[in-house]
Amino acid sequence: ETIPPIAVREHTVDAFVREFLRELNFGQGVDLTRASVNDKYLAMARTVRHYLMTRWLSTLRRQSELQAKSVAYLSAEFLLGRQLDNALLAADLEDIVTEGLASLGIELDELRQAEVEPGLGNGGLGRLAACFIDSLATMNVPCIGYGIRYEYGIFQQTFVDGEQVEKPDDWLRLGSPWEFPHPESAVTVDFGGSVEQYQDDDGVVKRRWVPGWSVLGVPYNYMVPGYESGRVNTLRLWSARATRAFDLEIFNSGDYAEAVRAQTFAENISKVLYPEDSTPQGKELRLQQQYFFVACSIKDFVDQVLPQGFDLHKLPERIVFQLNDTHPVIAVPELMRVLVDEKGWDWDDAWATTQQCFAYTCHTLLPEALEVWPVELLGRLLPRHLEIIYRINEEFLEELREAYPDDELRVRRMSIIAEYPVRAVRMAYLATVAGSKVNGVAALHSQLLRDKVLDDFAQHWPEKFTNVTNGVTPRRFLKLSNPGLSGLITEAIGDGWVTDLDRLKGLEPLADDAEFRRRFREIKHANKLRIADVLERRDGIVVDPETLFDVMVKRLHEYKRQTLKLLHIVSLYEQITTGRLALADVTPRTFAFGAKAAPGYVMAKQIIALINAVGRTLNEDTSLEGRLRIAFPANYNVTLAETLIPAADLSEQISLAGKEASGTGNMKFMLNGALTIGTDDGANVEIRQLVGDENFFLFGLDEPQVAEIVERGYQPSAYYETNADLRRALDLILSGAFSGGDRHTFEPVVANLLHEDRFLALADFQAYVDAQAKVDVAYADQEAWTRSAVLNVARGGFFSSDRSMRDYIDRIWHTPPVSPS
Ligand code: DL6
Repeated sequence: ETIPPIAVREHTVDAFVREFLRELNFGQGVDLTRASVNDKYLAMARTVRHYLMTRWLSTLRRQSELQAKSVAYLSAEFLLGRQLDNALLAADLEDIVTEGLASLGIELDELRQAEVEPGLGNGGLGRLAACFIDSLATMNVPCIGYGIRYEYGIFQQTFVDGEQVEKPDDWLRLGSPWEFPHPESAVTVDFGGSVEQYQDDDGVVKRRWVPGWSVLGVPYNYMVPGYESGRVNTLRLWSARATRAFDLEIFNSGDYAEAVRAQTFAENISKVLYPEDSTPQGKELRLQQQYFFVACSIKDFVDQVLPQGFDLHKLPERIVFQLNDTHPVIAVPELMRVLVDEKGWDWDDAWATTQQCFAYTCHTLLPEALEVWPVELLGRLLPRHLEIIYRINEEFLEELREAYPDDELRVRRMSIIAEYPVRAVRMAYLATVAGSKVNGVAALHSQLLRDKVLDDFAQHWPEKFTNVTNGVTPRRFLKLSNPGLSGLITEAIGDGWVTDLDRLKGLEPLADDAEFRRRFREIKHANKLRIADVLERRDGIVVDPETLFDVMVKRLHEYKRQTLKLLHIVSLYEQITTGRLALADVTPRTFAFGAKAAPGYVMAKQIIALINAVGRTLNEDTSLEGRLRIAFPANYNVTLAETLIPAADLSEQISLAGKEASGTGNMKFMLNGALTIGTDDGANVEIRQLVGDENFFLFGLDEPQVAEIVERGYQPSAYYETNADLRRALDLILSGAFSGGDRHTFEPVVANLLHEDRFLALADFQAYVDAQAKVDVAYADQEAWTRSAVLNVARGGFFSSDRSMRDYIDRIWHTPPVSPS
């Protein structure tokens, strides 16, 4: 039995205060009068985690007793967001802490602001992983998240003269109270070297890896507390260390840089998150990161988590490794290497077990986002793994040749090894061959995976392919982020919705209740006031809470089509300034953007500069009387999302059909009562089906139409020539109106649209403008608009990540819930 501190057992304000002061004095080494905000934040965070500790320990104890099957969620990214509020919620402490701190003259909110969010992910994929582990803990399903403890997370975005400038995200600088380092449990990970042949004791010729160099992986554990479940699962992130800190002899000779070279080299592996989103670059360090964390994780699971002497043939009964996209796929040959080379298993036996242990989620449809690793690089860094991949491929191709004796073309198409433009390993193919299941992340996405991206594989193994539509955690993205609305919902239908989001259906009749709608509107308005205050303090941006909040927040990528929204804004501006549109006829709107561009993605950065330039011009133009304003706060992150999304009226989900795998922002907006303007893409399709056409602004080409236009040969300039509004908008940008008269500044953006427009923004322009006109009409009738907004919330229950988890459990993992004590 663990005996918690008295204060924790009592669960009272006084007890909390005692525990907090003890942490401040004895943990932080300061007394209250001299404590900085950071001291108080750290002491409070540590105090709060005490309240979860007993649950964590008992979850771990119970797990080692029962040896129940667990999910190991392997993900290079976990975009956690701030931890404090989630921990307070799980420990049911908010009231106690608020009151306790107030009795000491401290405002909880001030300490909240001191927390730096761990930005250990790029966007949707990493945030999804964070939602999933929250749901599993809440649903009492054993799960261990495995990833990388990047010393620097996703870069901090700043704007200098409207252009994105990246700053390192030094999130650990002021301390990190949520993590538990375990240097004593470090594991060794090897790289490089060569493969040698040898004879084992029975004279059998075998092959083994003779590595060239090694690093240590130090685990850092994080609590993943469930909501009202009593369970606290573990997230284990790995940090790289050198096997030897420095060379004393060289140090003593005075060459300090050389003395620590090995250390710097090793620690670089977990130094920084790659700020790429869907276009991985062939970076050696990235492959090192990928192998580093999966090798640590497999070793950890096999040697530490499993009991000593565990029969690894039973591994599939104890674990399923879920591959979050292709980033962790090198785990497949790693497990094979462990079983065959280290444990001495026969190949077929090892392969049969490995195949049962993995499942793969694909998160993209963009061909350039499907990772491939040049054989030259893989062979240099992981020579034995390359051999293993070759053998997996050889046997797979043999199987194919038997199945399709007269179709060598098909066999070559399906090879794990690509021959052109360089010999390379197709990680998505390796994952598909090895995984027991392959899933896409929305119905349309899974269908396109089956029909297009992995069509040969789906024909070969139809039963392998399945869909699990993404979801978001209602704890963070409704209960915590929108206290006004969640209070109203609870008042109306009770609080069961927090763990059973389908209950939101109970709100449907209230869409017709005028008083309920009035209160719903009042909450939206209060949320607008809240974000207005945040934007003013955080960014010096002034917004008008009386306007329609039209919000597009996501990574900057051409396929997501921020330019389409911008062209609409520029067109409105052009029509107003030339007198073709009366100001009185314009619905006052705040166009909010939030978007980071990958640092090497030149076009995305130019689009950011253009949005800022148009924003500056509109916001300074007094003739608009503030009716059209652009708000583009820098450094959009989870924390900002939590205040911005609840304030939105209109959610922009306008990617080219067939390009967005799912989207999860779209779900967060819906659940917070925004209406969507969107294409038939990703999870928008399911959102529209659930909410109904009349409560969704659909526009644009659908995926088959896109395919047909592209097949025929898309000519963007034709739209420029035939659509006068579009032409005028593009001409206005070209004229230098937003660049101090300089005609060259944004010429590349316009030229790209006119001559290439890979994502058909011009083709969808008119449809988008027409849909926006419908938005104006709908918004003018506030009662009808609110009715639709309420229905969006009421019909959004499907998008809980709890439901996604149920689907994974039923279709892929087969990991039943287990009581944590
Ligand atoms: O599945 C989570 C998220 C989807 O919602 C987005 O639609 C999709 O773009 C994103 N995919 C990636 C691709 N990364 N890789 N590889 O981030 O996943």
